[in-house]
Amino acid sequence: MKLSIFHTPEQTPTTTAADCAIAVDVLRATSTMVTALSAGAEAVQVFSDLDELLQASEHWLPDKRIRAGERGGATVDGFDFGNSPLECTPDRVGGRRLFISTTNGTRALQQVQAAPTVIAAALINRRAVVEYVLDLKPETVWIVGSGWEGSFSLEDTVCAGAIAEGLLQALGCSLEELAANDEVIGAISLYRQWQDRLLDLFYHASHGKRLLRLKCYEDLKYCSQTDILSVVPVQREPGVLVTERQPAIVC
Ligand code: 3SL
Repeated sequence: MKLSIFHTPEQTPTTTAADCAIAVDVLRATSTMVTALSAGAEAVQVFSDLDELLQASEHWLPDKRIRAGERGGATVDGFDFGNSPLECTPDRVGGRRLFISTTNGTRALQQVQAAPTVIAAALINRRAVVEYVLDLKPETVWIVGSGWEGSFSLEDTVCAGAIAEGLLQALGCSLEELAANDEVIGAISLYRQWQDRLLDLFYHASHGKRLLRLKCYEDLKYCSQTDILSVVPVQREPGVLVTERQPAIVC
């Protein structure tokens, strides 16, 4: 297995694709998607454009859909949800489709949607994603961070490092054998340094600070947890992710 990490959708190659692409937006889009599916959402459908989201969701009965829209960290006017994973409780999302558009996370998913397997990952489902990839045995894996408007983000890179570390340990190979680019080594180093202080790392992150200004402390705390959910969101058709459940995780 050869693993590459790209910090942003903009840095991700467009002329080739990996066998398996993993999109990461720890704060907060992929954490929200994992939580929604774990809470019983029927599927998650992603859009970069808000108008397209409104049009597509119009074909669904109001009690079968949730419209989630985030820009600049805030809820878009007229939408049911913003982008907080804590809104995704079973009573609110169970049996419904989550139609979601966020500033960066949904763009990362769209950037890799041509890959044969597309997964959404966050720290909260890290181990389940590692196990899914190990079962799949792809030759090439890309982890694509969402970053923030084209820039590197600490939280996505540390999550990429956490996934890479999980693969490295399970495969029992050397870093040289696994890593297809330098970003893999950088991400693993970041994870090894901060793995026991992920919430502290989020306080240093520019988007962590932005969310704290928006009073989203509970979201930061929730998203900094590792391996608490066993759901793996996998793309079933372009832009539509459904649940792939790994065996229950014993914490
Ligand atoms: O950029 C994104 O896609 C969002 O996850 C940003 S926020 O955490 O909702 O502000």
